[in-house]
Amino acid sequence: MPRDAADTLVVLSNRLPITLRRERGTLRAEASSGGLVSALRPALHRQGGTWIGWPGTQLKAGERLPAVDPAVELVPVPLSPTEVKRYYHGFSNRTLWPLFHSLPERAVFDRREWESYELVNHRFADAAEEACRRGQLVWIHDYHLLRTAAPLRERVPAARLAFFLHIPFPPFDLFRLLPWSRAVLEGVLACDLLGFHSPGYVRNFLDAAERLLGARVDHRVGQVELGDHTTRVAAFPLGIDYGAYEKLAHGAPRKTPAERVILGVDRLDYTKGIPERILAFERFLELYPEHRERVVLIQLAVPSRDQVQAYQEQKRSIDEHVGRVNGRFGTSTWTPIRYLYRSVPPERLSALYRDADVALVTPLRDGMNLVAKEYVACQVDEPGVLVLSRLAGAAETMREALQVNPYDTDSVAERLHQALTMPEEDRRDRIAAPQARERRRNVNQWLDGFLSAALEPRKRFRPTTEAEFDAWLGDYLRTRDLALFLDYDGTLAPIVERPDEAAIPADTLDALRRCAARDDTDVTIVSGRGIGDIGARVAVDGITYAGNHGLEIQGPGVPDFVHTDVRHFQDEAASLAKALRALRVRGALVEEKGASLTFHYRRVAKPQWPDAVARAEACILEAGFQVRAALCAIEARPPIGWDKGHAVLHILRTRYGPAWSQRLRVIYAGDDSTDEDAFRSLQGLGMSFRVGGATSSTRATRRLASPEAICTLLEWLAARPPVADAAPR
Ligand code: GDG
Repeated sequence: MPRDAADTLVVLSNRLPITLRRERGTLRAEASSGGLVSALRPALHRQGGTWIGWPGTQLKAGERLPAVDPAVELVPVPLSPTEVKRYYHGFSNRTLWPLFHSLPERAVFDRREWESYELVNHRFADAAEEACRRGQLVWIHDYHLLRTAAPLRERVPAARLAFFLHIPFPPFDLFRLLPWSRAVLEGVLACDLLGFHSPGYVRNFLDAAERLLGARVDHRVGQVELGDHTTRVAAFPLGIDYGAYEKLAHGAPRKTPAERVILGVDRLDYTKGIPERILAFERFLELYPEHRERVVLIQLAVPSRDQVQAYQEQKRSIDEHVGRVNGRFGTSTWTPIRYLYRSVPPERLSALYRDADVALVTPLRDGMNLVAKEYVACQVDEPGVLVLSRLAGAAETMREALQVNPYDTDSVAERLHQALTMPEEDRRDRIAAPQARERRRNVNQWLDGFLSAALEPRKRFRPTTEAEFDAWLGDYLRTRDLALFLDYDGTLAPIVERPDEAAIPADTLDALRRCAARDDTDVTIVSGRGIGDIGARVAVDGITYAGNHGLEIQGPGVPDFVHTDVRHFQDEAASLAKALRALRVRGALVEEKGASLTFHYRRVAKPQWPDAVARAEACILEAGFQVRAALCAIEARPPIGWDKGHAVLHILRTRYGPAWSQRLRVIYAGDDSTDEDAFRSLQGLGMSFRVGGATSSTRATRRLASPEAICTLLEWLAARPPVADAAPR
């Protein structure tokens, strides 16, 4: 490697820039095709670094990848045939691809394929971990790897992670059809920067993050806060290597064409709208017979994903359409459609672009579409006309093209006629501006823009404001009393080294007192701590306490409650505490809480954590207790079918009667996995907030970054106007 690895880039994409094929036992390397590789190859060559991806075939032990570029180290990620089937042909190409292109009826939802996708994404994270520690930036590409950033972030918390999506991000109503939509969002939100081709996709993503995850979103700045992690989200429209195409177009041999040419160039993919395009060409020949025998449609279709059934069907459909039109209109000297099912070398492609009178680029949906840009760059002689689908990302900037709706056969036919009869000076007017723009916003500019944004100092989301709580909760609380439930550690009190030193900050305590003093607000503290401990720590008048994860409850309006099984498990918990101490894990702390206990390992030396956790868990399970992971701690809970969720519902029912859900509003805030039980119980019945914890999933309605946000929530609750028309209590 010529460069210092610390300055280099680590790129992850499904495919390496070369695809290997095994022919009669020997490996052959071919350049991979498609827009992603077209964009990234020059970029990585310039920057230098590591490219991690699937080589397209199984490598035998000791087999090495051929070097393609001295500046780029290639790292293969092996995939088994089943993984290729499930992760690649399956979840990536039968689920995400059609759904993200707004073609949901083509999407297949299969749990096994999702599981394989998850597994392979973790494998990519494994392959990238070492390079990630050395490199300056890890740049993950495209829809195959939406779940790779989260495990990388867990393993290398300080890593710089960025992601670019090459395909559209669909509107919320389509995205939510994906059963794993939340996991997908959480996966990419582990990055520092997310890039899309267009502002429309950015809007769709922000909308989904806000509505599906309850993440805080700043639509104006383009920021998402998930737990305590902030991700910047922005549009970086991809450009091409303009100079290279222009040069090829100048250099390619010229010959005088016999007919005028309409050109289509695509991977053979149903999103590219090739059958629809042929129908439009057929309509054009019907409507404008003067073009017959004078115009040909050259359609180049590069084989792609030919093992997926939908692609085989698409190919058959194209074959049929081509056959029909050629049979219907062809003569002994003229074939209307020249259809090539293969790829051609770049020199030939640029000559085709240059000599085409019209480029017919009509995808049904396309992230960007580089063909449109390449065509423009190759118009070095008499200019042609670009007819471009409005549903391609490229249409957002290529306004001068003749834009069409690819589903509207008649209007595509009319636009074709318009393009072929357009005077030369009009054609020049329409090509000059996009040429200048694409020359300027080329692939290097895209690369510089993305990389400098990815390496900018991190900006945290501004702290949560009272105005935000007003927007989220104002209407909700206007006419009903409030039952407010709050967890203690990590919610009211920041997490500290030693649990006995945890305390509520003065301003939070003051706001809590003011909330508790209101007639229309009842406060309950729900904690894993023993009831005596939590009562003494909070010590605010008029509050209810649920200790030991709700096994014990005391407070105004609720008869004192101790779960019937508690006494039995108190003795057992005491023996378990002894057994845990006997493990002699240095730095570990056992907190006894009556019928349950907590094993804290925050102060154990970090390398010993896995061992300490494994031993403690084994000991707890041996004693017949349940294990619950908490923050740097393990909770040992008696096997009683009662959790914070049960406790909350018990309090609500006993205190307010069976009709409680019609009489009052409920808010619950908590920070750890034991609070998830309460979030689940309250789904649809109340509002809930999960505090901190960026990577874990939650059932809470919204997320908040830290206990400071809880302080703001309490200040807003304390100062809100009194309930307008309170239901009788
Ligand atoms: C995805 C997104 C997004 C095609 N035929 C030949 C050939 N090509 C090259 C073209 C162009 C590339 O393949 C196709 O790029 P597109 O952008 O049009 O489409 P996808 O492959 O679907 O790419 C797309 C892109 O990623 C980048 O983010 O724009 O929306 O779907 O570069 O020139 N190249 C050669 N011979 C061929 O026969 N040499």
